[in-house]
Amino acid sequence: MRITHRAYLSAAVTHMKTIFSEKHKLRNSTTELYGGQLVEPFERPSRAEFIINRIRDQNLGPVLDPHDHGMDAIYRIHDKDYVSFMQTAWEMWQAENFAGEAIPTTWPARRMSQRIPDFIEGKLGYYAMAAETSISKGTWEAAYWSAQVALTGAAQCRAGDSGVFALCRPPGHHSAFDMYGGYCFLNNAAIAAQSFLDNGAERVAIVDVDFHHGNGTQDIFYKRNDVLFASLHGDPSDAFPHFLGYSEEQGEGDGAGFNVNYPMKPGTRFHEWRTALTDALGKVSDFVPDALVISLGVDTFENDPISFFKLQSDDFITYGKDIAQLQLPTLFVMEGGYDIDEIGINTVNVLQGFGGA
Ligand code: SP5
Ligand code: ZN
Repeated sequence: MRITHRAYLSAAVTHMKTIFSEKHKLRNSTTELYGGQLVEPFERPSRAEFIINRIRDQNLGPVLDPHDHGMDAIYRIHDKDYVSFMQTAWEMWQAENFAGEAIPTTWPARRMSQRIPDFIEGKLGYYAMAAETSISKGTWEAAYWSAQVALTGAAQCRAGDSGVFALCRPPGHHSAFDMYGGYCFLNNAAIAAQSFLDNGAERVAIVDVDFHHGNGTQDIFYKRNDVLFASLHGDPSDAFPHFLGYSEEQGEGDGAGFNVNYPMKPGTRFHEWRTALTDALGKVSDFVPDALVISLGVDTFENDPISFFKLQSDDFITYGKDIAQLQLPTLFVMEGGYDIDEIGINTVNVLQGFGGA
């Protein structure tokens, strides 16, 4: 009886809603440029399946389909010309009868023109911040629904839930106003944060715990003081995205002081990582936001195939509890995490830690 009672309590306390769409499967690229070869992408449909299966096995709570909030919320964050490029890139690429998926090969590097070319190869280079992310059939539709998952999660938080999980796929935090790359096409966390502001919030904090720096999110809010952005990540000198994420990047203009980066070195373990998280959460608390968005990547795990931090599965529970201490309406937005056997366990550990399980 005692065991039944405890199990009941634990399920009742957690009971976090997950927003999820099967449409994520439409993002099923077959190529990633990695180590000079085209390999099966690390960001693949089975990632979301591992996570949703673990959510169901653990009875985390109900799993809901997203509502369609339309394009307006996307245009609050992204450039219209960029969005129309994303909507048509695969079509334009196919029209050239290329054999493979769409991969950029030339960029507007230093001292070159920033005019947007007409030809698809030029457009790809203009809008890409990295070349590992091939554009494939269905990419736009999957990205659109991933953003709708985040928007529906934000709406659910506004309706009174203390914690909601937006199981977004593809991820979003590397995508900026007019850039894709790092497996990201639309910045789901930024779109959700802006939707809180557009529906009455005065301030929103975003804490990015993905292994990689959230360059897209930083760039989007860099000159603003209504969104505090804090990111814990592999030092850009050693880790993707390599060209943003240093500690001296603290915001500009009105945004000065509202961007905080915690770059950390290869081999970083949980104790040091948690010290950075505690500092970030202290800054969030001082900011007194109306809502908190967590860009939740679990590629900080010790066995992640492309990352170099050393977090263990139990550490994800611990830091989920740390986040809950803020007692803010919290939207978890899925980002990265690539060790497919453990991604479900580690993701749900954060959510269960947060929910008190
Ligand atoms: C959302 C997200 O986590 N995006 C990450 C994209 C990273 N793509 C580039 C990976 C390059 C990794 N190189 C590491 C070699 C270590 N063996
Ligand atoms: Zn990542």
